Amino acid sequence: MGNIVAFDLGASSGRAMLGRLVDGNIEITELHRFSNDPVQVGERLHWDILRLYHEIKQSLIIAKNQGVEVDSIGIDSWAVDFGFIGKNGELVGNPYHYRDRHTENMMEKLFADIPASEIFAKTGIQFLQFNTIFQLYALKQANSPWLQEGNRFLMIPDLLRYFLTGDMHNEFSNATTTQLFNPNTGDWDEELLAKLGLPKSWFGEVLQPGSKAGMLQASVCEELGIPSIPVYAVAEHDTGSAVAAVPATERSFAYLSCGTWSLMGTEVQEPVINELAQELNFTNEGGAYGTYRLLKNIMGLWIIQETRRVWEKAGKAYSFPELVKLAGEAAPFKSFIDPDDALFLPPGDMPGRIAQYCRQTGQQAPETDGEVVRCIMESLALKYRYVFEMTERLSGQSFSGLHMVGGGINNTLLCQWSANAIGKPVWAGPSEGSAIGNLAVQWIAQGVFSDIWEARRAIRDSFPVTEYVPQEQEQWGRAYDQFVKRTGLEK
Ligand code: LFR
Repeated sequence: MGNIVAFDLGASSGRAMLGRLVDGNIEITELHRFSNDPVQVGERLHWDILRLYHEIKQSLIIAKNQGVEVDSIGIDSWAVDFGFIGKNGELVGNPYHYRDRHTENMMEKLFADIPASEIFAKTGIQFLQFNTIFQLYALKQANSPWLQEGNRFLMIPDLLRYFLTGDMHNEFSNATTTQLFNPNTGDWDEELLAKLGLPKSWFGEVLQPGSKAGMLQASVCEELGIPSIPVYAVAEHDTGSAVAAVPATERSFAYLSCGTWSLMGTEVQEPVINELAQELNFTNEGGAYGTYRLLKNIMGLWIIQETRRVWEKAGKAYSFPELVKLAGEAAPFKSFIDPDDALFLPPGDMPGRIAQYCRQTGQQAPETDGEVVRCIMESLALKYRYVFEMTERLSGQSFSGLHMVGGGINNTLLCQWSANAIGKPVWAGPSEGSAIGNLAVQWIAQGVFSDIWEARRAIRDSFPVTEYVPQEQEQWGRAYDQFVKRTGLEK
């Protein structure tokens, strides 16, 4: 198939990537890149959903103006967020962003009604305060009018697909992240929905990645001056797309999807839902072609991105590479944070919060800007080791190294430190993981690749992978002991 477009909506930007196969090699070109800034209105943090829909349409116009005839499109974005469609077919309200504070304390509140163990046994999903289940519960607590006016529940890519096609579907990979989907029955969990007082009729039949989800509707074609084209349901959870693009050669492999979040784990054919998985707070997110991701969220580059934003506001404008350079020049292993402390989840003053964390844990707070960034990057690499070992323990496997995909691999120092921390090689590439996985599923759906493994082989042949060999093992081993002690993770 000639020209495929993947829309990948990430936290730092949204992108329209054009994918082509040239002599069996995948070639990608960026058609359009646009900002994806959340919008704070009063107390609430929102998606700028109509702006994103506009940018998607702009991308199709850009393709047309370049003489590119697009054969199909797919959309992926981060998980858990959603909007409601009312009886008149229109969007009710402006979807909230998962970093909004309205879900604070909602986990504990809901557990008083439905025990955590029951939710985990039914869904196999890790507990994160922003999961859809807690967002919906927060809306209930706030008596949100959306719950009166809503008639259908759609996740963000479902919503954008609906705007484009006029058809409403709930895509599988994203549906699993709601923590309302039961992988054992392959459907929304009616008991959980009933306990939450959510009508089953809001939640549609679940569509597998690789299914055709509709055609561009006539009004859109007319507006853009293009013929109708198929819209595919891909692994619309961006992490699902990123893991589909891991260029692994072995069936059992460990990955780290490295971007705003760091998602680390392994791919499994069946969800692993047991006490240990719940205790370690691992998740079983649905992926493409019958796969599940047994993984754990790690806060990721978000803490650096926010640090950069805060410094920029204060008149200190650093580029990302400049920050990494400063970190490289700072003294090593001075202080450690647990990147997954709830302190670091909402937007805000990360350097201030790091100082607060260090004071509370009896450590000296980083002083220079370089020390701040170094503290974040070292702590991330050390947390990777912690979760890598958990993944091995939970899956009963030993991995020969770690595949890293996503924009975070452009931070070569972090890749090297990750290898140093886990004591095994890191294979980094490709950096456009989500977009490539999105394209791959469309190609598989069209019969261009026979399955995900053939697609992975093509990805391996088409994009460079850099190997990082572990260094400074003694120092990193000692640092790890310090890290688990300081952060209280040893317990
Ligand atoms: C990564 C990601 C994670 C999910 C988080 C919030 O972009 O999709 O997988 O836990 O964002 O949706």
